[in-house]
Amino acid sequence: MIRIAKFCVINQNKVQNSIIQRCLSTTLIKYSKTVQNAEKTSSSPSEGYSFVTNIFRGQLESRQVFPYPNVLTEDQRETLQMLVDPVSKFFEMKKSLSALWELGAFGLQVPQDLGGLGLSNTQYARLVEIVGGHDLGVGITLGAHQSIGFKGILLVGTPEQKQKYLPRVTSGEFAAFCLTEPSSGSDAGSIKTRAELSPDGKHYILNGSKIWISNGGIAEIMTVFAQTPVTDPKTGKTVDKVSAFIVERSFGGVTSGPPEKKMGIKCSNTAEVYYDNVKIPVENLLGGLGNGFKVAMNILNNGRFGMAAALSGTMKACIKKATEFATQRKQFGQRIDNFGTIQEKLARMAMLQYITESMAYMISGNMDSGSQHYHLEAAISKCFASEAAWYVCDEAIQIMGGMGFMKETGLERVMRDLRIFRIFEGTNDILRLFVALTGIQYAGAHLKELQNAFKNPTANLGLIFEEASKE
Ligand code: MYA
Repeated sequence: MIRIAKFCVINQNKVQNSIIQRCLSTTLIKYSKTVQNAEKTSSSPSEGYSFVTNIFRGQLESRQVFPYPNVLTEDQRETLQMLVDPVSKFFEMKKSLSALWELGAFGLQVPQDLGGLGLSNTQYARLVEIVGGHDLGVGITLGAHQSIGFKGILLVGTPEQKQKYLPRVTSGEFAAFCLTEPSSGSDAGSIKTRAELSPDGKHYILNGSKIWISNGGIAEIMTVFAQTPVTDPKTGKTVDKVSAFIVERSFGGVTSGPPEKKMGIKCSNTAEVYYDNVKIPVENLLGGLGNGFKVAMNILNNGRFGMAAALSGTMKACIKKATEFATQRKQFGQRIDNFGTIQEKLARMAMLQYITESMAYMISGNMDSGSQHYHLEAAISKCFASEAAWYVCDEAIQIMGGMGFMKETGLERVMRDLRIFRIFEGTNDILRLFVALTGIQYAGAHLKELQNAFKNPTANLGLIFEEASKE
């Protein structure tokens, strides 16, 4: 406000026309009230725009990053603590997946009254971090189920859909997210699988196939994306648009291929899924007809911070292994952690882990505070985490030398498991473009608004002053 006032004083002399002067003062009063109201209501990050998006227009919008979000209540901390030990023990004792089902690990964020643990994103991040430190294959089984498999039902499901399906996906039935097709990977909008309304209007008939579906061979409940004919009520024109559906294997006509043979995450099931005249009840349309692309994007946006959380755990585990080795291994008459080159490696590894962990919990904290403006941050965290984890694992192997290359050390598995993280849930290359283009579009839209405002300055003084007052 002080900056706006200064701007006004400097420019007062230049305003000759008394009508404009009157308009100016009325608009300023209105504007200052709007700003005051906005300031009052925008103390929570949910009201502000994303930090990254605003960087594209040269603005430092600090509400999401300062102070660092600290969202867990005492109760939530206690609940979390009760889960941390059993989840860690699961890996130490090498139990079967059924132990994770019993623990509730497959329904971490489902509301308690629907069979889940009702955890926040931050609590989820902490548990996923532990999983990532032990076994990324198990992590993907868990993540493909709840981070994307049934997330659509949680985010945009009707109360009936939630009542029907959430208790099932928390009590033993696997879920999967079925988007990718043989000819549609990064270009997610180009899927060919189709769903047409049956003549009696009671079902959508689904035909097509999906590939590389995590949990595809074991899922009973699937979020499936398909082209559907959608008629524009204004023009009467019918075009194909993507819609999302909840599909049960038991509907009939759903089959899947054998588990894929992969470089890593081998314990996670990946398979093709085929749909042959599958009858989907119309009430299983998810998020509205023709809205499937946005549903898919929002599911992916919503889950990406989980990768950063998981991989920060992976990095911690790699750093621990490398540090233990470096503090015991002697060469040239001394422990190798005395050598600057090893210290520098460990420092860089710790730096990358620290940034990744900070990003993961900043995003989860903002999401928990109700922010809707996190998709660029989430994409950045996924890109950064997957590349940082690869580097950290590689350097851990380097520090351990020949021992790092040996299978029994466990890092070769981590490295194989990590490779896919730069590819799936949006390749890093696509996500970089997404961040850049979305940011530029946002800045461009804002400039356009300003350009239009200058065409009629008296009517848009508020906006013009707002811009002029920014550094
Ligand atoms: S699942 C498969 C993952 N696949 C992908 O991620 C596909 C990547 N492709 C895309 O994201 C899109 O096709 C791109 C857009 C970005 C390329 N949020 O004209 P457009 C809006 C919100 O740009 P396109 C897997 O791998 C856009 O504003 N909105 O679209 C599982 C526009 O809106 P409007 C978005 O050029 C792995 C409209 O859409 C977004 O066709 C298992 C059209 O946009 C967005 N992001 O392409 C993982 N993007 O019309 C397991 C676009 O209003 C999980 N839009 O202007 C494990 C996790 C947990 C780990 C645990 C381990 C321990």
